[in-house]
Amino acid sequence: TKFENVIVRRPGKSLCDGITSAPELGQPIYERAIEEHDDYIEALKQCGVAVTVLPALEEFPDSCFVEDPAVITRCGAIITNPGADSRNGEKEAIEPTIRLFFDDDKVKHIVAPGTLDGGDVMMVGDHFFVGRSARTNEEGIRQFIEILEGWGLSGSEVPLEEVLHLKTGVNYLEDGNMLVSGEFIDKPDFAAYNKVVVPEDEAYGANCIWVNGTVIVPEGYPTVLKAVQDLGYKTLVVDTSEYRKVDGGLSCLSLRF
Ligand code: CIR
Repeated sequence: TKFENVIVRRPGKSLCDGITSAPELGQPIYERAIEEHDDYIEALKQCGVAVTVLPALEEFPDSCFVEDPAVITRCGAIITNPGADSRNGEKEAIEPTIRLFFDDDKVKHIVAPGTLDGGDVMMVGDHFFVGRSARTNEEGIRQFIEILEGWGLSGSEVPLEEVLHLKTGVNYLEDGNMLVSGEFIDKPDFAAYNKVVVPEDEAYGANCIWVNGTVIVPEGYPTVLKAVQDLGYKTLVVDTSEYRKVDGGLSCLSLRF
């Protein structure tokens, strides 16, 4: 895998109204979120990708999490049908940008009653693991796998019990290496990979992203950082603490392809 492009969207002031499971962390501070986003874009550029920066959409508080309304594969793009009502309209907002990169016959859609969030999709080569979650339902997964198979790719369902999205708790670093936390540590689906177990007190750190040989790690997760470095990866550290307040992490903030 080699990524050439990344799409991000600036957070809006409405980020403070984003959906959260952790209100005790407080609301994101907009000015700080912007600084963190600047650092994130800089880190991505250091990984040798061209970064397309979309403008903030105040009407969608969670729209900086561009990973959810689209999934991009090496064969084509899938516009999803996000499972949270307040986020569903993000699919129309992202589609024109996706079409700049893909011909019409390479853009597919997940449609109602199917729902799917891109955060539930983990790419491992030509196979895609799909979390069945509060956001992604059985019909969404069925449609998604049908589209993949039409392109000669494959997919399989992974039921989730605890976390929001699949990639909240498990992330593939390429080269057979997988960061796993919590409910994913013992899942048979991932038995064939070199699993690096993330301790419970650093669970948020499981959401790292591999970009062309470099792994971007969130700031403040020393055990995860060391484990990734011990695997031989070059690392970059980016603070995502404002996004964490609304359940967002490194992977959610970009589409990489
Ligand atoms: C949400 O609940 O949809 C946002 N507050 C966080 C989305 C995080 N995205 C992701 O894990 N892919």
